Amino acid sequence: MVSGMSEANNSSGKRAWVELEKFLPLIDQGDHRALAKALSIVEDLDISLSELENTFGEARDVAILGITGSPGVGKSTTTGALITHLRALDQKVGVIAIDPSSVLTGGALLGDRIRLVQHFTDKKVFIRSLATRGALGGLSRACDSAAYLMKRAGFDSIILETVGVGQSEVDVMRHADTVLIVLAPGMGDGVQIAKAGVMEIGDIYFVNKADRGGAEDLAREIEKSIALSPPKLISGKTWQRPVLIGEMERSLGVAELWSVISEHKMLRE
Ligand SMILES: Nc1nc2c(ncn2[C@@H]2O[C@H](COP(=O)(O)OP(=O)(O)OP(=O)(O)O)[C@@H](O)[C@H]2O)c(=O)[nH]1
Ligand SMILES: [Mg+2]
Repeated sequence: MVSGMSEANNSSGKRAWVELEKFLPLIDQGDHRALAKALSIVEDLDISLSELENTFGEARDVAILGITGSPGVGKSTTTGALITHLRALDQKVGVIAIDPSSVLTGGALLGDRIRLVQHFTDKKVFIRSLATRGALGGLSRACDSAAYLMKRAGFDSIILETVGVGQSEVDVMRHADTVLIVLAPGMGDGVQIAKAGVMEIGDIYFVNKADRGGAEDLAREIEKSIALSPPKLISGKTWQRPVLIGEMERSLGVAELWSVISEHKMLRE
């Protein structure tokens, strides 16, 4: 008997749970096709984390890196550069791109697909976009459940990337263990910094597009803005939020960026 059917007790719901039960052991073995199918099922049926945990047990703990920032700053380029860096370290990498608006745009994420396309044939990289239903809390639930399945699939690193910034992206970042805010000069700098709720959630700030003028100035502005609030406390230890500069299109600064992300990760352990 498959449990956890409370929210989906019609016949297609039952079928889905039977399918999930079949996919879980495959996911545990790192089967990406099974993972993709299971992600679709939990998304379509709006299956919650607690339903999954009650049925299949807890997932192991894998730190999730969240990447957010205004449209066009280079989040996907950064994700791509990080994937390349992590693959060179022989890590298996899982990426979920969350697009709350893609219900409207058809979930194409075309730009992201193009930027990440070089990784699509790599069997140790899994990239998936998650378009969520409009229901309140649906996005959050979908994230939790997607993260659960990703954690079971044996990735060394999991990246959660959002499209744009807004309240729903701030909510998405609550599911991340380390939050990386990407910014770029000349894109309404003051506005990027002032975005309510967005700067506060950052653990690391990355000024991309250093090839353009103004990156240093933007970094200094961010540092000033950070200095206005007290440093974060992680497991009783102080975390001075770093501001890095780089050029992700040419992967310049990616090793430094990953090293800071790893430092933050270690602090949490
Ligand atoms: N000059 C310059 N351009 C860059 C750099 N990194 C990315 N870009 C360009 O910036 C544009 C946006 O990059 P994306 O990675 O798609 O940005 P994004 O934040 O994912 O954008 P959305 O998903 O639309 O919010 C693309 O044309 C990139 O080629 C960089 O280091 N320098
Ligand atoms: Mg993008």
